[in-house]
Amino acid sequence: ISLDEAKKKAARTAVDEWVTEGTKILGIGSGSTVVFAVQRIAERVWKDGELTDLICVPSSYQAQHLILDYNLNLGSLDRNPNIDVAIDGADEVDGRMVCIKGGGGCLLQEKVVASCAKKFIVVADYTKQSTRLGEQWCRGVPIEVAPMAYVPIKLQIEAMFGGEVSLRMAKVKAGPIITDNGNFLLDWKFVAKREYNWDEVNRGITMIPGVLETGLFVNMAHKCYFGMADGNVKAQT
Ligand code: DER
Repeated sequence: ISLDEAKKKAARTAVDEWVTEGTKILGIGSGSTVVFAVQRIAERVWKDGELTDLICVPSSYQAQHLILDYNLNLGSLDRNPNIDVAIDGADEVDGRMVCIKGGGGCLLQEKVVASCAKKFIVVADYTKQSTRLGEQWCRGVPIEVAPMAYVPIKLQIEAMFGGEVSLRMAKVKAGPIITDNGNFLLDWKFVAKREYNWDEVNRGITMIPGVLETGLFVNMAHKCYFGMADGNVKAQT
């Protein structure tokens, strides 16, 4: 089946397992896979007449527009900080469910929303499931930084953890990408053969002055759903 079909199967399986009548506040991630999750939720709200008082909290402008486009109830952390379930995609997931996220540049709000959820559920196609990070995803770990600090942060990360850090440049806008929060994005291409303790790396990078957030989601995912090439959905817990 196509990658989109695989994404769709993973997303619909996760929604049907984790979004129930009891789910009041749902965190909505960013990227292409989560679109299928929102479509399934909208189907159950508008076609099946279920989930009537569900409130959706976005993790980006893209997620906000998705919620509005499907006429779902838009919430925010100001009003709904206690999220029942958050559903989001990932760029890569390793054998311990450490995720690299931020390929779409929304990692900061995604990590905040995921951290507010009782259960953080990841949905992805089979190209995201690896034994170790870097096996399939080759764009490195995204890091959101204050624009004025990106060079010292780059130098510090390379000195502490090796590899190479680059500023993410926009394609249809001159200059660097600016995130939904007005910051720069760095992509850290780590040393694939090196054995990293991702929890330590995440903490070490986050401590560097000017770093807002990393795309390393360590000990956050509760369950991951991978749409496989043969049409099945594989769950990892
Ligand atoms: O940028 C992000 O964190 C997205 O969630 C990304 O990791 C997954 O995007 P995709 O569903 O389009 O592959």
